[in-house]
Amino acid sequence: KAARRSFAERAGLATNPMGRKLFETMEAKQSNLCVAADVGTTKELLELADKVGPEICMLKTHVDILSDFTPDFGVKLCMIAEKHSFLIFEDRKFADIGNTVTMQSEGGIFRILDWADIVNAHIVPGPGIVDGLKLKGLPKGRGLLLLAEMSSAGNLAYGEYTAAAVKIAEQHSDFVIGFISVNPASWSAAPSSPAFIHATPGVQMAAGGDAFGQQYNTPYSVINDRGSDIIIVGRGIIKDQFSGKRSAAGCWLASAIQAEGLAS
Ligand code: 5IU
Repeated sequence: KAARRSFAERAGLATNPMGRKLFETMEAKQSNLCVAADVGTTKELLELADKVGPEICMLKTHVDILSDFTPDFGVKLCMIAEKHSFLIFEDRKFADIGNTVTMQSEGGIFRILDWADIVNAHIVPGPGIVDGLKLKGLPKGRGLLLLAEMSSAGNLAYGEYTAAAVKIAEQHSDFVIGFISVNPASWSAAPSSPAFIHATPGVQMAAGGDAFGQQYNTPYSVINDRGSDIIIVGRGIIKDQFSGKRSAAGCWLASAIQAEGLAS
């Protein structure tokens, strides 16, 4: 296999400031770990963010699962992100027409654009969804990940659909920073530029799944065999964290870095 470009080198290739910042953060912290903070309250989320903060390049949120959301959530999370230098990725999976997602990303109760550095979107509606999110997101310096693949069994994001995501990203490289992908090494028909980042959910220390079709691969396999950049880990870390193993995130980090071949 050819040697991979360093994150520092790819920061120089990035065409969006937030994409560049993500590569720079990964290089500076030597981390390709994103924790999926799937907990039920803001208290738990902010505690988890502060605990894993030093080890991660990015924290992934689902703000609509928090039972006690208040408008100060974003401010508090941004302070923790600043303290530990990680980016905030709201896994909102926008999926409507451009005009609607503009309003959904800016307004409502959650005001996602105020606090999330990065959001993601399905490409089912076509490229208009990117234009819609870009309208308010680009002036605020935000970045967008396109869902090119999904981790769940039987999902429909493959083949021509995945290739279309790459094409849309290239046409909107001022705002799109990369992809949610599962096996970008297999995109040989339409490989993506190294300027784009790949983040992959469905990661645990042992391959397997859950009761709802989630499919897990190991950090080593995701980074080395499947050619991704960032591992997104939810329950694999949250369970450890809350069972009192303090250095759980540290272990994951070591494993992810080893897989990437960054450990010196
Ligand atoms: N997530 C996936 N698969 C996907 C996409 C997002 O699992 O294809 I796009 C989210 C769902 C959850 C996290 O928030 O990533 C994975 O959590 P676990 O590591 O607990 O399975």
